[in-house]
Amino acid sequence: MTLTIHGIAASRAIRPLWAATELGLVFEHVATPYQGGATRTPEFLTLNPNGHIPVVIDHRPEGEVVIWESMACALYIARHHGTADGSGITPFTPREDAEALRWTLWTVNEVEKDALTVLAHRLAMPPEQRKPELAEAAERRLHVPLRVLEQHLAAQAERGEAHLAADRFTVADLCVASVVNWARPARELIAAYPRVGAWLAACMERPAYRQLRGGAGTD
Ligand SMILES: N[C@@H](CCC(=O)N[C@@H](CS)C(=O)NCC(=O)O)C(=O)O
Repeated sequence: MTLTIHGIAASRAIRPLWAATELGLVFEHVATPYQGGATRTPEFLTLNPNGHIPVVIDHRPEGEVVIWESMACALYIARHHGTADGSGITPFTPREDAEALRWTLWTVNEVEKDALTVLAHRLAMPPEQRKPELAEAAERRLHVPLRVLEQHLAAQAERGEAHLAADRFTVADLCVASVVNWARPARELIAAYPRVGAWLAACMERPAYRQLRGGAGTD
């Protein structure tokens, strides 16, 4: 087994799991949950001192490579376990690589916190603990990055490309969709950006994602 991926699919571990599944890799999946203390045991903390899933271990002939931070895990898998030939999720040209890096960092910095607030306070938390005002404030802020994403998708369409970095689904789409998807419970927000909505729906319909998450709409 070349790769071990720690973390349940209904978490940020979906990112490396999705990348590995898109590439058709055979990997070991250790479904460590994020609740109940499993990420805080001495054994787990030697893998990731932050006490978070996901963690990816690449069992290489020259020794193990341990990766944490979900986006780094997905980008690493695409780079080191995919083939850069313009047919799969691995960036092929320097431009594709630049798009993958910048959109991935962008989504963590500009989208993730507010998208998670939407998910938590619209869907994931028990109804009596939800605070709609927090979701509403997050949704107001999310108009800014979603407008940027909408404009980029329009520019890509002008180039004849239907995805973020190329005319095919790449790790850039995977990383950004895994975050924007958290905002999907805010239906009116997503509906205001039709290109984003259509692109997101296409990403979440991919067989690799559906295999991992079944009918689940968010994770
Ligand atoms: N920035 C980190 C965040 C990782 C993270 O917060 N993971 C959550 C699950 S989605 C977790 O492990 N929580 C358990 C804990 O912090 O104890 C990443 O993207 O990998």
